[in-house]
Order: sequence, then structure tokens, then C-alpha cells
Amino acid sequence: MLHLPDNLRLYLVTDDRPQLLARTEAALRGGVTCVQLRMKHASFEAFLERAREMKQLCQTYQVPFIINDRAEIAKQIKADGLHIGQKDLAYSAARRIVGSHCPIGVSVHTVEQAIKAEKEGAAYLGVGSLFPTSSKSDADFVSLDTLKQIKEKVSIPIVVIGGINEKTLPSVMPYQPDGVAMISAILSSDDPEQAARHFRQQLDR
Ligand code: TZP
Ligand code: MG
Repeated sequence: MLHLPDNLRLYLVTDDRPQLLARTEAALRGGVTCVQLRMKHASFEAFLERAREMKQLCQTYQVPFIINDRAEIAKQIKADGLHIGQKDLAYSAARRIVGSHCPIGVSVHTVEQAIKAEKEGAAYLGVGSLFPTSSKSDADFVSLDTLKQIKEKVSIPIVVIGGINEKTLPSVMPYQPDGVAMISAILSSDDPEQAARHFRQQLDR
């Protein structure tokens, strides 16, 4: 089984744009290390169908596949992880649904939320949005100073997210995140494979 916390380095979050499977496969060829399916407005059936396709694709590349929000779907397809936010179901409720083995990542915006998530058993934290993003309309913002404080207070891996791209990446690297999550910088690129390869090279340095 793929151990999710070891594979957070270049974390692709996907939406439900056209040609998603082809774009995700290109990103996998370029070297993304895990993939999360995030479809905020899909029906259960549409999400489940897409999740099955995406899981198979990720398996081909031996990359962990994570479900956003929908714990029942994570359980049903035996996803490699579930990711929940502060406005989703509670950690304890998610854990009851997915069982004891599925790693759960939690989005946090404050030091208090980070400490609580670690105590509850989160496998990793998503910290953001660090920069303006057009991919999430209701994004809560997190300062680089809060990121630094969270790093000091918790020991589980930290994945940064929100507006991370070629321009902003250099300003988060000094904080030594365990992973960097992106939607648009990879998926909206003319060449998602090359974009992913480029970010992987920067992160592997
Ligand atoms: N959570 C906080 S910001 C964000 C999510 C899902 C969107 C990140 O997308 P992008 O395009 O990488 O800014
Ligand atoms: Mg969520």
C-alpha cells in the first residue's frame, strides 16, 4: 500500500474541468507525487464515477489517490486518503466512516486548528490559502508567519496550498513545507506534464 505521508511533495488537487483525466495523466508523467479529487458541486454518482477512473489512473503511476470531503466515496473506492476542511464533517465522523487505516488530511488556517487536528490523528495538514487564488472563492487566508508558527507547533507533515505558482513558490520554500499543493499552476498550464516536471525539479533540489 502506498504510504501517503511519504508522497506529499508535489500534491496535485484536481477540479472537474474538461479533459481532466488527460491533464491529470500528463501531470503524473511529469512527476506529481499524489492526486486529490475535489469536485465541490458534483452529485454522489458523478463523483463516484470520476473517483473510480482517477483511482485507476493513479494506481498505474503508483501514486496515492485522495478524496476531498466525501468520506463515503473514499471508503467505497478504498482511496489512499481522505482530505477534509474546517467546514466539512468533523475528523471523528470522517474516521468512523473510512475506518482506522485510511489517512486523513485536514485543512487548517490557525495554530489552534493545527494543534487540534494533530491531536485528533490527522496524517498531514493543508495550510492555506497562502496567496490569492482564483480556484477557491471562499478561501480563508493564512499568513507566512502563521505557517511558521504552525510548523513550530506540530510535527506532522505540512502541505502548503493556495496561489502557489512559479512566482510565489520561492517565498514558501524557506519554510520547508513537506509538500506543495497546486491546482491551476499545473492543470491550467498549456503543458501540465512540463509544468509538473518543472515544479518537481525545484522541489527535489
Ligand atoms: N484550498 C485552499 S486554496 C485552494 C484550496 C483547494 C485552491 C488552490 O488552487 P490554486 O489554483 O493552486 O491556487
Ligand atoms: Mg473541503
